[in-house]
Amino acid sequence: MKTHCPYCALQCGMTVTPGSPATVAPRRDVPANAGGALCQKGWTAADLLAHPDRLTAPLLHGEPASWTAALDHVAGRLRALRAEHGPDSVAVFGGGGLTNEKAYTLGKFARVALGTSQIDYNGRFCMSSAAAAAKRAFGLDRGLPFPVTDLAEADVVLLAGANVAETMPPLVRHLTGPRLIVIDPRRSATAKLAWLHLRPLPGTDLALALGLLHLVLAEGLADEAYLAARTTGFEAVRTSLAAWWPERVERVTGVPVARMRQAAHALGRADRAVVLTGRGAEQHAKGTDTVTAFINLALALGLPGRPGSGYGCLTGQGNGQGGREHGQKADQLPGYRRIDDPAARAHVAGVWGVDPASLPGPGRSAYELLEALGTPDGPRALLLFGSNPVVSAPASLRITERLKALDLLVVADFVPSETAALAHVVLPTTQWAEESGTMTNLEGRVLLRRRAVDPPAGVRSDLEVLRELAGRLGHDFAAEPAEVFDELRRASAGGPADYAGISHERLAAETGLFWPCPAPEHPGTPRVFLDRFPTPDGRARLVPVEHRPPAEETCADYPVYLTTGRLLAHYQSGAQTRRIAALIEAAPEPFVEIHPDLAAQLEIGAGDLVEVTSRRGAARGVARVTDAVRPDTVFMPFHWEGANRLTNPVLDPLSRMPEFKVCAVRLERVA
Ligand SMILES: Nc1nc2c(c(=O)[nH]1)N[C@H]1C(S)=C(S)[C@@H](COP(=O)(O)OP(=O)(O)OC[C@H]3O[C@@H](n4cnc5c(=O)[nH]c(N)nc54)[C@H](O)[C@@H]3O)O[C@H]1N2
Ligand SMILES: Nc1nc2c(c(=O)[nH]1)N[C@H]1C(S)=C(S)[C@@H](COP(=O)(O)OP(=O)(O)OC[C@H]3O[C@@H](n4cnc5c(=O)[nH]c(N)nc54)[C@H](O)[C@@H]3O)O[C@H]1N2
Ligand code: SF4
Ligand SMILES: [Mo]
Repeated sequence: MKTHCPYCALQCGMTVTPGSPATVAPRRDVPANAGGALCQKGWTAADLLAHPDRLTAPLLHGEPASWTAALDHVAGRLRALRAEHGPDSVAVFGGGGLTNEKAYTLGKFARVALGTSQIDYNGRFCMSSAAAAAKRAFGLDRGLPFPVTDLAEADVVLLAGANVAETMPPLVRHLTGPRLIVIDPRRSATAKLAWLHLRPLPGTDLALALGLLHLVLAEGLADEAYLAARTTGFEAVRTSLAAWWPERVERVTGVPVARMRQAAHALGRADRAVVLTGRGAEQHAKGTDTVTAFINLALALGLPGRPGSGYGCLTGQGNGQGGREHGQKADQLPGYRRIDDPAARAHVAGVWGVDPASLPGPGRSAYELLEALGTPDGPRALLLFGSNPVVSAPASLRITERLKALDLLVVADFVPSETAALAHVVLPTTQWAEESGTMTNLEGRVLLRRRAVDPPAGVRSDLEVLRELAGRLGHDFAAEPAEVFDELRRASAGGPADYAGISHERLAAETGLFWPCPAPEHPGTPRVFLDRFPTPDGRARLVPVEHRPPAEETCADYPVYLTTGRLLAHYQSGAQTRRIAALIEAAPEPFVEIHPDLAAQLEIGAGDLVEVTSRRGAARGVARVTDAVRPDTVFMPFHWEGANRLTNPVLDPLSRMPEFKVCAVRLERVA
């Protein structure tokens, strides 16, 4: 059966053949992994289907229970909490791995069945800063506003804080242009492929982007005609750059002026160039402004909306794009509408058959929601679908305490994640290959995942769970994916992310459609900015932004910077991949990358167990001594419980993104 990978936003095409075990093979008809590539995670994805850890019965206070007993219990507790403490006493948390149908239904469930404003999702921890910056600049956030295959046409690609060689290996095949520039404090697998590697101190990309733009302007490489015709705000940006002369930027970032100049020249002289950001540049308390600085650079070079050129964000989760469009975000209604927009409320309330006034307003953002759980003013119950915050949330010890303080924690998952282990009720759900649904990949291409194998006895789909709970709360919800999608189409119609012309049938026939696609005969929109930007005046907006240091700087007690990120073999919180033998073998345990000079200074040897401590907690890992990291910075993957005990939950003022990518720590060898 033709389907797509359960993991990242590239959504590589694969076929799944039932059997014991079921097997996976790459498809060749899907552009994202043209030629039939899959990474190690994709190849082994079917190993989790019949895994011994698979949850197959609901758990009520840790004991197996019937579905009726579990759902009755949950609905009863929700009703009681709402009656006693009001609708906002119940919260919902979703994920960017959920299908569009699930994300849509989760948002509707919160607003209609629960009447709560308290819903958000893990996309806040992912690409929210890039989304906020793209909306501010272009009026629209479609991660890549062009097909991923366009990357092959670019002479220069600038990758700011993305390690695609590990996080989306088949994407590297599209980076065939002569010049790849990578900005990463580490000599990552991707940096090793680069023509030019810039190695800033973590948290200084904003200064670096300002420095690059300063050089582009100083050397007459800006596209003045494009700036005049297609943008506003350039003069204010030009003025704001005066203070960011290259030598100052070198002092702040550690990147030599000569290297910055090489990058600026390559970008400025290329016929076609693309600027891309990943989590390394985005996951900061100034992530939105950092992305804005890179967008300003792209606009000054005249890239967005030109063939083979542009700015894009490399969205991460399987449905990281669709997951941010259909209403599981605190401030949002389906179709990428705003929940505080009266016309949007009226439209969606009409589709849902409710009074617009009954729809709650915007609620708390992901970290703020998790931090409020079980506090006097915060929610007392949480329904969690598709996230494992005990491992993946910043300041995770604090968040784990909040989860433990809840009156009711309900987790829907197919494996016993670290967060499910704390739940009062665990609901066992179907996995990707056992259900159908749509995913919107990093290009904005809507794809159909087809059911390929039968689920084990005892599990239900997330949509069935939500229908059952809604029914017990007096609401009639659809649970058939195609039926839910038809409702989503109507709810999204006329919104920025318009899916009205897309259907499961069309997707099955056409291997994917780009939104916006407003009508059944519409071909979809592979490139969204060719003629104009969806702003009131049709122009993109340059916005002046200022550099500031990381929220936490090193000091005598915490003298080293920590940054965090991903490994090829594991996915996210690791709940899925830490159960797959081949992936455990590839990456068995947490580790800390330490530069040889720092290791020598701290008397740490390769293979020693190291304790890393920040103001929020301590975590352990095995020392890997390598000059791939800077002497002032250590790196830890976040796929195991631990790294996030250390991270700093300070938030970006606009996107509410936490500062996952930089905090101050100290290291000690564990005797
Ligand atoms: N194997 C694998 N693939 C994945 C995932 C996974 O968990 N595992 N997750 C998916 C998801 S949800 C996402 S969001 C994407 C993320 O994909 P990426 O953004 O590529 O992943 P990260 O490893 O988080 O960060 C990328 C790089 O940022 C660098 N970095 C750290 N601090 C800074 C900084 O201050 N500035 C700059 N410029 N760089 C910095 C790190 O050294 C790292 O190499 O991957 C997706 N694909
Ligand atoms: N330190 C640090 N922390 C980070 C990051 C970082 O770079 N550094 N990156 C952040 C980013 S970008 C992200 S996206 C988050 C991700 O972190 P999480 O939000 O924890 O995401 P996952 O690990 O994918 O969690 C998914 C959970 O849901 C389950 N699941 C998967 N699909 C489904 C489904 O369809 N239905 C249901 N019910 N369950 C499902 C899985 O089994 C797993 O237990 O982590 C963030 N945390
Ligand atoms: S690159 Fe992403 S979508 Fe492709 S096989 Fe690997 S995890 Fe799956
Ligand atoms: Mo992500």
